[in-house]
Amino acid sequence: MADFEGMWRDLAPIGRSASTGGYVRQPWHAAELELRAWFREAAAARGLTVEEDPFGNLAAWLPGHERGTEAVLTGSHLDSVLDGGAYDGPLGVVSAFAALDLLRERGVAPTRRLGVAAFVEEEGSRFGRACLGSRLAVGAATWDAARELTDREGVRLGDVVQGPGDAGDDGDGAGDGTGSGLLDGVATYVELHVEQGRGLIDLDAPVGVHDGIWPHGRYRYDIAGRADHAGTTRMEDRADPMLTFAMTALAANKQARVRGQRATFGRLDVRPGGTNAVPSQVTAWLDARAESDAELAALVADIERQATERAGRDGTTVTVTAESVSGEVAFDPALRDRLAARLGGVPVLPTQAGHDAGILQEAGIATAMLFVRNPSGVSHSPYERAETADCLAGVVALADALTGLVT
Ligand code: HGY
Ligand code: MN
Ligand code: MN
Repeated sequence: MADFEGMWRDLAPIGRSASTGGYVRQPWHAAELELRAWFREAAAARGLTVEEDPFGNLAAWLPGHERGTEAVLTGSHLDSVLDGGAYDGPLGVVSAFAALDLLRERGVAPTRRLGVAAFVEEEGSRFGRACLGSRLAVGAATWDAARELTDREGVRLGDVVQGPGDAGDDGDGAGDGTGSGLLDGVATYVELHVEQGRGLIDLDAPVGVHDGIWPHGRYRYDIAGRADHAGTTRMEDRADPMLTFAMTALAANKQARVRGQRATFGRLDVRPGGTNAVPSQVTAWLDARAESDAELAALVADIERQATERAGRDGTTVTVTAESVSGEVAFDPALRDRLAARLGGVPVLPTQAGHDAGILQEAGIATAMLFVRNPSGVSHSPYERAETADCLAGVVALADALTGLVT
């Protein structure tokens, strides 16, 4: 069996926090650069040719088939959320290399171009946009807009990664929303991922197939008030944006619960941040997800309405900006059915997590997702887990799926 465990051991220390056991692998910071170097070494060791597009997305191709011919791609991402788990992302990349090894061991000779991808900034943990690399790769985001995104230290994306140059300058249109060319010829994408919930625990199955992704989005709440003294200012004289935020967080939780959807405030920025002052400004980011586009729109609208009503009482103002919104994704039904049947009728479930696979599917590439049981049911956290036996079952499932796609 391919050396899945050896690869996994190599990656385990990279970006690991000694205090929490979680991972910080933000794009173009040291840990992620080390992972990118590992990707190139893993590809070279297998005789694969690596291509990197101007946005930092990587693809490693088996030799023997021309660029631009019909291709099958597998892979995932190497970056993590802040203090995330080991598996979200890297499991799909390591499993992809291991599955290619298994195809070789089985003597499978692909009749199509076959490659392994690692998309950059999938989590949006640094520049704030989910699936930024794959959006740029397919032309669902433009470089002209993306290059101006800044991280928490104010560093521009355009100063971190070269990009295609000014729109039109390079002649391939990569700057103006037509994609990077990395995916030219890719007709099929299969992403393997650790499960980020409890579906396979409940069904007692090691591997499943996702049939779709819930609509989801990120919405920035800029709540402005008036800085003032924490001691001398009477409570009734304040314009405190923290109160507006606090009520909004509770409203988001209640609205999501009542509707059976999801809403989270996981990031908060308080200015100026003094213990003895009423803040002047609170910026908070809402992550909202729902089972349909209409449900998501209704959920987000109700939270904003309650925030605005509360702001009226607090003497504050609220401005809501949608930073990245992804509509409902249905993965290619024929591919889904073909894979589920080939894998012996594994469970088929939707996911509430976003993935590059959704971006590729929306760009017209027939896409499927396999997922591997997570015994903790926890993700985006140091508690994320997968048993080695289940990971190996995932590799075999991916190899079986790819065999059916390239022969
Ligand atoms: O945020 C998400 O849903 C994904 O895990 N990137
Ligand atoms: Mn994730
Ligand atoms: Mn992921």
